[in-house]
Amino acid sequence: MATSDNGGRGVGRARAGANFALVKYWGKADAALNVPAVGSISITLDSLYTETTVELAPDLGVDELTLDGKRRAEDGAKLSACLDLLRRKAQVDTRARVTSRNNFPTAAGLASSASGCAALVRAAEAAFGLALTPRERSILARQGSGSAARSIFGGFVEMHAGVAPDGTDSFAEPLLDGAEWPLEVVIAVTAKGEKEIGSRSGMTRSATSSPYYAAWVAGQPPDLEAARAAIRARDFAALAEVAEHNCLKMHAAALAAQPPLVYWNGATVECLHAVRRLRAGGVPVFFTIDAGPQVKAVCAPGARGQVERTLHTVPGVLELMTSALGPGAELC
Ligand code: 2P0
Repeated sequence: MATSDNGGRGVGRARAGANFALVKYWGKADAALNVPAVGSISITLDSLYTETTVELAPDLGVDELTLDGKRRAEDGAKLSACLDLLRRKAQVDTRARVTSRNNFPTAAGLASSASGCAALVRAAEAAFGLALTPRERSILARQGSGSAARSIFGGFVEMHAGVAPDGTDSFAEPLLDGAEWPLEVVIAVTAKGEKEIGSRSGMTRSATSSPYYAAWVAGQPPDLEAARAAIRARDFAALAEVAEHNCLKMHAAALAAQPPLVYWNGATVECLHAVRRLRAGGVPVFFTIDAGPQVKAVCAPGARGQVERTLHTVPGVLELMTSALGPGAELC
């Protein structure tokens, strides 16, 4: 039995921020190990987060998850698969009672699986008495959910797809601290409720049926290089150009899948146009859209107020959320 670094109570509690990719992950090289087909670059947010408590429960025969106050038996297999990785490292067999809360809508294209899995790994590490390196955390989080590997770190983050057959070089790393370039995000919520097609099945469908998928994968290395250079140089216009192009390429691959994956609604498209009009008028802002209808407007320091005022007037926008860049997954 592993020793515990938290007083032997077998309890860990952690918080992890959501992240959005500016150069996206869409498709897997190895589904069993959950190794992505492409690298990605993201920003971690501070005001959208998941808080998770993992409590070892020798009385339980199976792991138990309560998410946002509701028991989630349907997520049990995914939860146990992730906890099994930590149990193996800790050489324990004890089941866990997991209580998790998102302070934003779950599974609506707002990266709840990223923050959720990162917080779970960090909290379970403490509960099982492990002391992992950030890279080990990132590799474990990736196996739960690819984008979660990035939420282990704060600020600007790059995920490496890796080439090793065992996935050991498939992890995220910090690129730049958020304080070094304090971008802000305005999220236009255009629909509430869980999305119809999750990212996982959407990626598989794109990879197996979209005629544009191979082009999507082939185009990723130059986009990663352009985004890395833009972040290094704090060049907002260059980052805007590569991020919007990369987002639209991901959606083009998804739209061309069979059956098609249309993650957008009308308000999504109106927001996209509103952001592009703002930028044409000199406001430093760009959009990105994930596997859902919400639009994330990434703002240079000082631009957030004007972006909020504009997106607020777009028909179909139900709510705006804002966030600065935030830290990586931390115990709390
Ligand atoms: C991203 N997305 O880079 C991309 C863009 C959604 C669109 O990563 O199957 O929930 O658990 O590894 O991480 C969402 O996919 O997928 C995602 P799995 P995940 O943020």
